[in-house]
Amino acid sequence: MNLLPRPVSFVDGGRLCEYKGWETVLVDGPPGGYRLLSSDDGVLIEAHDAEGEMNALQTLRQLLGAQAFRAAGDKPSVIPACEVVDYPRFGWRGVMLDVARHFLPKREVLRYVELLSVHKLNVLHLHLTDDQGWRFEVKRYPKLTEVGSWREDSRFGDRRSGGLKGRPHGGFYTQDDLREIVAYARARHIAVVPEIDIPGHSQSAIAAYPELGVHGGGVWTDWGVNERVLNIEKSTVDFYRNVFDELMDVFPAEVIGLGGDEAPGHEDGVLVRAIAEHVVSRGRRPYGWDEVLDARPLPASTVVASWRGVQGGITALGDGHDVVMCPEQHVYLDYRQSDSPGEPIPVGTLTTLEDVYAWDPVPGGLTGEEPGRLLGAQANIWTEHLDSARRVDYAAFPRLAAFAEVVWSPAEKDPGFVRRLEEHHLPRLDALGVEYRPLTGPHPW
Ligand code: TNX
Repeated sequence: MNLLPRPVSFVDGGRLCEYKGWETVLVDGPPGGYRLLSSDDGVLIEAHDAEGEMNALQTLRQLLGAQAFRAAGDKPSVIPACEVVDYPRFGWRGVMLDVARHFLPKREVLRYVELLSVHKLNVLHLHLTDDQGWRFEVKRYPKLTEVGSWREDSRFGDRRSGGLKGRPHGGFYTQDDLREIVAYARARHIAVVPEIDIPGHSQSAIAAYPELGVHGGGVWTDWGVNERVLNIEKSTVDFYRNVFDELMDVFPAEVIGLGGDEAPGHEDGVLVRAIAEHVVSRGRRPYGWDEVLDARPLPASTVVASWRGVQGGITALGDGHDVVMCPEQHVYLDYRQSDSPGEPIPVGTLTTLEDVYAWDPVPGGLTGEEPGRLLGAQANIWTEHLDSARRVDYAAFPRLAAFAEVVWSPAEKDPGFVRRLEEHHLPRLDALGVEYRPLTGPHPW
């Protein structure tokens, strides 16, 4: 019997017991950890906290077989006799979903929350705004969604990109939708970290309120780094303070994302610093892509996401910031999974399942004595070329399962990983209806 993510220790009793349900007791131990004992007497879970119980229940589901991942069907009747001792390597085991480039309807976000939970991941970072769409209802500025949430695809004519030239695309979440997502995630011990991206990637806001921008322009229909950035004016800062106030009313997360990436002309960091300080004034912690280091001095509590490799993260740790590692070379799940011409869209560098699994979130060269803490890592799913939940599934899985194991398990790699995935985990994904990329090669998209 093998599990995924891999537990710290697993002792197989070599026989099956009748499954009669479980009971939980709380015991001391590392956060998120648990011990699960299954025998003829039943299943005993010794959880270290409520998150640990959740993790144990996911393992229990794994032990009960792929059938246990179906929404309905025969109740599992047997379970292996075993002892599992398990706890996570990192506290931040995240996924960023870009719901701005292509809108993902609420029901699909909820499905992703459930998929994160199945993989013992505990942070969902929602990239809510970008040049190509504004997805967060702001009551004070209704045009952000009235104008900013729709566009016509112009460059997106390639059939394989899923686009049709001129096709309208859009959507947004109401504040009630987002509160529902937060509650659904909280029930699974998943924190939802929202991001409003400033001062670049803001053309959907500028389309709605042109006075915010250096140049005007409609919601962007191209991809890449956009020169149309926010104006450095007091009125812009006031506008975004109000937007972030509504954001923080909806999202209780300790950490609040303000983007900060790819903003030509904003190297002085004035806007980033102003909004970071505002976030801190509300008792939260700002979270930005590694370009925010250009805005130093930043509030000490700022968390830095290291995406342009790991150097930004190493620098931030040295500065005393907490860091989440997400280097594009290793954990960008929009990047292509093979060099086959049959892959849906050959973006980025080649990032195979094995590449993701081989990655260690702790870069060489760290002494462990840095003043900042390495909180963990996240996989980023950018959706320029993923215009439906089906395509997001294809990009995310099974690489996200490999990532989940990387952030959960001890650093030593398991040479049997792919076999374990194939034998035990893909049947679970099948049962869940996840349209993952087959190990044998791409779908004929
Ligand atoms: C870089 S990562 C970006 C995104 C793109 C992504 C494409 C980051 C902070 N910025 O705007 O979607 O590359 O892979």
